[in-house]
Amino acid sequence: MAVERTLSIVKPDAVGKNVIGRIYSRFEDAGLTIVAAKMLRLSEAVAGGFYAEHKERPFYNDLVAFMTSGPVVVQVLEGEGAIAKNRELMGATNPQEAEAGTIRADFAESIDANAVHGSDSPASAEREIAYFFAASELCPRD
Ligand code: RTP
Ligand code: MG
Repeated sequence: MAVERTLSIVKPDAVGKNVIGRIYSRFEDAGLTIVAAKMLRLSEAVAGGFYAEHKERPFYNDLVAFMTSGPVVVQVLEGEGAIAKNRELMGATNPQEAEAGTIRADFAESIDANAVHGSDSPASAEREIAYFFAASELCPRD
């Protein structure tokens, strides 16, 4: 399988619960490498632009409000099949439906406060990585 990169976000609920490190361990234990990372507070404009694909959905305003409610940690994960692997580690969008042992099953409370984001396709990974990181900020290992 090809080596891919994917954009991951530790959302405000998980940062607030102090489980950044435990979530990072899930990535590393699954063979993914963190090749870029930063902590930041998203403005409404940045969060809204990030989730622009959901602009017409009924949950959009709540989603933007939640994503701006506290700091997030944004990272680029690299590895074989990284996009699907990260989505597997995350579990279903609604933590009540997420498989046992997934990040959302273990750390998330609700479909709104669901601990992590992960790109859902190669095209979104490319867009989302460029949304948060300049090429010079990526630090792949040799
Ligand atoms: P994400 O983009 O955050 O990784 O989540 P996802 O792919 O699993 O889910 P997506 O459909 O992209 O939705 C983005 C976020 O919007 C919230 N949501 N609420 N109330 C609802 O029906 C609903 N559906 C989605 C979730 O917080 C989801 O993570
Ligand atoms: Mg999504």
